[in-house]
Amino acid sequence: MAFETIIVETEDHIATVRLNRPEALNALNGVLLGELSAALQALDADPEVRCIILTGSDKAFAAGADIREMAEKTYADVYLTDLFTNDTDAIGRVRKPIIAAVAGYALGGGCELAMACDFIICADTAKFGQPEINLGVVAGIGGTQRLTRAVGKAKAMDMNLTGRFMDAAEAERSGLVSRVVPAADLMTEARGAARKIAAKSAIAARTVKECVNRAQETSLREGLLFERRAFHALFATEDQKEGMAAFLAKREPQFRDR
Ligand code: CO8
Repeated sequence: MAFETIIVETEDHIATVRLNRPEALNALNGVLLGELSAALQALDADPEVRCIILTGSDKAFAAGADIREMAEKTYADVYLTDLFTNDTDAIGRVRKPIIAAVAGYALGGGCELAMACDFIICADTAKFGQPEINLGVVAGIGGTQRLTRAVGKAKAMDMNLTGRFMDAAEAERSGLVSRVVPAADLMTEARGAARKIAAKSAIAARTVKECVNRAQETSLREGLLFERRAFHALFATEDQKEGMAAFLAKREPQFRDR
């Protein structure tokens, strides 16, 4: 897959999608978001790919939506075209596990893009923020919603109202990211996590996604029922038989996604 603003590489069943607009700190413009959406759709459909990593550069995961591209737009322009938000919904439709590997700035739409992934591993250089208020707007793809669910109302309000950035240590402490590693180790750590996920049953992995995401969107009672049904359903798979037989035989399981 050849693109203008992203680089896509697949190795050992792991696809890495790198945002690549270094001249604008990977600011998210229409071209990039269209390409990202197309690439993720293609990777989700590619049977060779078992896990996806979304990353940026050492300096920026993404410094937000492209302000140059937005500056002169009117309400009618952005409302009628669903500016940016249409393509970003594509991430939510990816059924394969997707990890955000974040170094440097993840601001505005960049922070929101990372949060739309299944979990975030970040470098100790990472800085997260929702500084849209400085531009006279608010977050548009989850900065007031996913962030609030991730870090709670106090920090979400603080970040969205003051526009301040959160460093990697605070992000880990607040539950926004799952791991912080030295910048030089970011991709090794992300690939290590992706390799582990890629070795699981794809059916179980997708079911994990559905169950955890359900926790974000429903009551505890409904979520527990959903999880219980999913647990029961996996007994219809060969991978459940293989996983449990392998444990009892003290060998590695060979999952076949059946
Ligand atoms: N859009 C366009 N260009 C950008 C952006 C951006 N968001 N961020 C940085 N750039 C450009 C700069 O204009 C500059 O270009 P040039 O060299 O041509 O002047 C280049 O990238 C390098 O940036 P700086 O010189 O500013 O680099 P610094 O290291 O001094 O500062 C910062 C880095 C702090 C990250 C600074 O660039 C900054 O504050 N950027 C803007 C951050 C921001 O406000 N982000 C929010 C944008 S609004 C948004 O994301 C709305 C989301 C709604 C949904 C969208 C879905 C995708």
